[in-house]
Amino acid sequence: MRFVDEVTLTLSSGHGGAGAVSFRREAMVPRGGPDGGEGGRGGHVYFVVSPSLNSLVHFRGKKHLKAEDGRPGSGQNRTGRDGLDLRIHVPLGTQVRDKESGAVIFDLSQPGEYLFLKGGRGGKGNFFFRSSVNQAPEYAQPGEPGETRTVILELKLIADVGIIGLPNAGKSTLISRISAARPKIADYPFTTLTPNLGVVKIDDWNSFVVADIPGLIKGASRGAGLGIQFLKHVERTKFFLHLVSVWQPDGSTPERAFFDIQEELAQYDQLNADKEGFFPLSGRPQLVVLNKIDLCEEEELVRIKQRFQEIVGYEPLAISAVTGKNISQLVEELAHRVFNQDKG
Ligand SMILES: Nc1nc2c(ncn2[C@@H]2O[C@H](COP(=O)(O)OP(=O)(O)OP(=O)(O)O)[C@@H](O)[C@H]2O)c(=O)[nH]1
Ligand SMILES: [Mg+2]
Repeated sequence: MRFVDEVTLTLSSGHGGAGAVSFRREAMVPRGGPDGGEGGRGGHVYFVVSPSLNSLVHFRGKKHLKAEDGRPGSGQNRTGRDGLDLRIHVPLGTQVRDKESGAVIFDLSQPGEYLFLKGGRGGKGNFFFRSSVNQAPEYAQPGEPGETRTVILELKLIADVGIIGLPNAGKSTLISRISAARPKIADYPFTTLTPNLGVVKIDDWNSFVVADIPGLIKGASRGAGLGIQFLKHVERTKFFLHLVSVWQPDGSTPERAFFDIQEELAQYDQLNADKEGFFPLSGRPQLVVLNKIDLCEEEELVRIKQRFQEIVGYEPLAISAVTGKNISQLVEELAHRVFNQDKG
């Protein structure tokens, strides 16, 4: 299935139905009293957050969605039917922004129904306006208009931990090892084209969610590779698992790989600094993990880790996502960070 994480939609609530001008017809009475009923209310527009959705693909090709108008009132003081409400189903983690101002209207991170646009009220019929002074009013109210707004829906997945790293670092291999997620894995860059979520179960009661996003490369912020737009899916994570392969195909070093990604995070921050509620990525806590240690000898690994720590300043954990070496320690460390941050 295609993954769509941003759409622009114009939404309108329904127009209220008009009130009626009508008079009772009775045998022998040339003109009975006023009996024009009220118009129905226009349909409201709601956002409905559905935990079962994971993309905005169902809006593809849609531009303008409108709730139903209220029906007009009629004689015998009958009220028109209310217009049907429009329910816009979106996945958990959808942000609704006003297209013009960019202001965040909703940040939908809890399931539920959220009223967005109210339908117009129905107009009063002439029955309502009868009085001792005017027993036969010839007028009724029109219905109130609905509202129209253009919004940008942007999906930002909700996960506790975001896995970042260069293509081929082994991000998808890792998520498939620690969760039930089964993303595609291959020995070429950009195997992963859309984000994947995986639930890591610690025991029957505790679990956390990890996001695997497409690999970033140097220059991604200028459009190289798949670009940096997927970073929005780790914007909400508590911390990053920065995965670095001990072995780089171009003969470069793990330190270089690490700094290349840091640079792209900093660029992403610059590009998004003005956005309301934006919380920079470059300062986010990171757990740095060296992967593919099955590819090197013990003494070589000691040297690699030492040099990495000297240059980067982090003491990396060292794992092999393929053989499973040190994976349980890694999961323990992740759980510790996820659950302890919740307490703090
Ligand atoms: N030897 C070894 N190979 C690994 C290890 N982890 C992953 N690989 C291999 O590295 C290649 C890339 O793995 P992926 O998990 O697809 O890498 P990725 O980071 O998700 O890559 P993109 O989706 O392209 O960004 C695959 O051929 C994996 O089998 C490891 O611990 N040891
Ligand atoms: Mg991948």
